[in-house]
Amino acid sequence: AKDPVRVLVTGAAGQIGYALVPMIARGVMLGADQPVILHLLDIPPAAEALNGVKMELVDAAFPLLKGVVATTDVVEACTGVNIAVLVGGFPRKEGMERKDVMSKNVSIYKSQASALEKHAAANLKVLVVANPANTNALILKEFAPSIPDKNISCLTRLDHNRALGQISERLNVEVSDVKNVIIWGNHSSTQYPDVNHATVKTSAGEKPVRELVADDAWLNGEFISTVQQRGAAIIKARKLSSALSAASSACDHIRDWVLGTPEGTWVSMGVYSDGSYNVPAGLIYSFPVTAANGEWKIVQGLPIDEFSREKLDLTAEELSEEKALAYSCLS
Ligand code: NAX
Repeated sequence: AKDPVRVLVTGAAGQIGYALVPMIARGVMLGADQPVILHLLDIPPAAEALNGVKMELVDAAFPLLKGVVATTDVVEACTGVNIAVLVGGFPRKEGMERKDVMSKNVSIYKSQASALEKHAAANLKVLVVANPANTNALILKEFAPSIPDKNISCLTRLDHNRALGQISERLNVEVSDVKNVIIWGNHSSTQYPDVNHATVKTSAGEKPVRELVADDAWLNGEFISTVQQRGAAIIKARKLSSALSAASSACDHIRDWVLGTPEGTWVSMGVYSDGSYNVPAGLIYSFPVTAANGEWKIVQGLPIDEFSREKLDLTAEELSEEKALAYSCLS
């Protein structure tokens, strides 16, 4: 039998945490033959609720779940973890300045960076979910210099999956037959959902999404804005932000990273830019990636048309501004 993998979930008493931990315990993230030990972290005001989540995990009697560490102590939570899914953060409340929210998150991610750097397992892989996800991941990277760049990422897979879902609904095809959409940039409304290389599996082989949809106005307009604004649409409908889809996408992100992407398929991940596609190096930016043997690689050489170029640059500009704002909070 395999040794258990230790998975940390921060913000585990929150909504995404509540949807995510049972998925991990059922093997959705790491496979049906991979035992796990869950490390759950939240802050003291949520300690009692966190303990309730732990009780439910025990009650569910998950065969793969070999232990639960539920704590409000960052060091205890980070000790020995192989995978960290960072969902905890400070949400933007009505009337709050962007700078105030940034400042709270910068201090959270700075302190978690140190704890992970000192106490996590050597092969740690990090996924930041909490917003501003890209910039939180960047702060974590900067303050955990011994964790390799390649091991720190942020979640844009939910946006990627939303784009697949929109194409599937529009064409009335199975979502599993649609692939290779791309989310470029920030997990925010400036993200660019790109279908220029996306295809659909049909009985006559793989066909480009552009050809099948045959409506560039929709693809360049409503499709993009629907994906960009989907988070807000969920909040409007549920009076709560996306949780089950975020949790499921976080599992997809880690699963593909650890176990590899299928041949001929790429996914979107927020990763440290090396300057590919003329995206400024030193930002955490969402790119198309493939993964094998636990390492992701940016898909190279895709042609970028003028329409796309503008959108890639716009979302990069926003990330540069966020980075500057985050740094201004440090002083
Ligand atoms: P909730 O407010 O339900 O849960 C957040 C939890 O984090 C709370 O239990 C809180 O006590 C805890 N927390 C706060 N500070 C902490 C700290 N320093 N250490 C550990 N825990 C801490 O929010 P939820 O709906 O679960 O969303 C969590 C985060 O995900 C938010 O930042 C949200 O904006 C972000 N999202 C990111 C998405 C993405 O695709 N990247 C999509 C979904 C979601 O909006």
